[in-house]
Amino acid sequence: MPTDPKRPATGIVHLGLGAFFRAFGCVYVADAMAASGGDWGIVGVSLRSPSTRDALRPHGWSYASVSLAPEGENIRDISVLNDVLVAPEDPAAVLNAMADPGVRIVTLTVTEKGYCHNPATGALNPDHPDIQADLANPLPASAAGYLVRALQMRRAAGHAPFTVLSCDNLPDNGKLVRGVVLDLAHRIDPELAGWIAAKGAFPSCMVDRITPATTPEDVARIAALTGRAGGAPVMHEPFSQWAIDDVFVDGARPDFAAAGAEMVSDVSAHEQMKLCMLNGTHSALAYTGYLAGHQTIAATVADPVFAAYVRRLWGEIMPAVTPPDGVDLRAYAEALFDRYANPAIQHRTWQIAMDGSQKLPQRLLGTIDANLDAGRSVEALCLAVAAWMRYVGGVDEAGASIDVRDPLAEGLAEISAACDGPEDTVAALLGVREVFPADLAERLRPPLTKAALRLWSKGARAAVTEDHQ
Ligand code: CS2
Repeated sequence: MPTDPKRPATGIVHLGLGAFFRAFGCVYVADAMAASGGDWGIVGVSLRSPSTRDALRPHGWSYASVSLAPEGENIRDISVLNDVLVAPEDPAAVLNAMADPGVRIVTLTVTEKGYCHNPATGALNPDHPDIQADLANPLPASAAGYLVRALQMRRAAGHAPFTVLSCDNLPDNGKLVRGVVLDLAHRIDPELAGWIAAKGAFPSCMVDRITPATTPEDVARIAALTGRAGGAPVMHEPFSQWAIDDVFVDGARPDFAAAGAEMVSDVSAHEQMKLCMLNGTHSALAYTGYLAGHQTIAATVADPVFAAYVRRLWGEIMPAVTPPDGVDLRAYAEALFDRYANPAIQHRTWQIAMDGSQKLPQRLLGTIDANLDAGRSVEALCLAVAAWMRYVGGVDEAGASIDVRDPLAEGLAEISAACDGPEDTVAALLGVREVFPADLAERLRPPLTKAALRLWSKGARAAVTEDHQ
């Protein structure tokens, strides 16, 4: 563990060191330590590629956090990382870092698919190749494997477990990660699972900051501005919101509240609002906008028909959402619109379109389910699901191929290729049980078929245009 005497000692290990956590969690931890002290330095872990580690190392793990407002940008130096490890290069080093008794929290941003769960049910998928590998080998492949094996080491050494804090956009993310960890632990050692269940803590939280992927142009521009070559800057909007269930092992955590986070006793209303109102419309705009030829969310909502479409979506979503105390959903939606329209944020529709099979259930399908139950409109929401179906077919409206990134991409493409027209495609893709539970698939079929017929025949831009048909 690192060593710079000026830096706080390590108290957090973070799994999945992408741009989001460096633009979000690291900034809160830096602010919390600036306000209230504490040894909450972070060891970051890249679960796949060495590129972030290699870019950060020459800068002593510091990087520029670039806030992009319509009126200009603000660059801040973040120096909260003490080390960066690359898991596939040295899994034992990652486990040792996590087992260190000074570490009290393991945070995760491993994306939806990183939990190796079934997106429709939230349960661990025991057939996932990484989980199979983790059952056969004590050096882990999956995030859940790292958590279980490191907790096993801590138990054997007589240390308390760390708190596991998932920062991914999943409903009840704490409960979800607890479920997959306990399931995997149980398969390895039932007593270990009992110890984790009794002594561990898995707070849920709602995270929110739009963080588009950093481009090579961003790196060059920030290097020119800061006079530091290379590096790994992160680009993000000024807005940031973090609501966290305040259940940590021994209460050990940074003073997140001093950094502006909301420490709450039940974060579920925050989570549901954000996943449905923000992520749901983000995905809807990503698929329909991409098909209509829009590269970014800002460009999509600058197109008046999409601006009207996203407001119709919010009109369908709001009745299904119970907001946190004191939050006005209409004002929340208008603030979201301004955030989407921020021209300084180049958030690609293609980036948000990634991994739709893992995102659709919590972003769109829950709302559709609730609206169908209550007899409310699902028209705009169904267009979004139809656009996802069109998108995963892999061919855009001009006949060009789409680079579909999704763990189920291959299977979805095969299903689509065997179909003839929208009705057939809807019927076949509704059979993908990882995404659509059987009862929902049946009820969804008529309105979704209608949306797909409209989308296929008119094209995305005309399909989202309201024509009072
Ligand atoms: C986006 C999110 O890529 C996506 O799927 O919807 O990353 C979104 O930008 C964040 O959740 C905003 O907090």
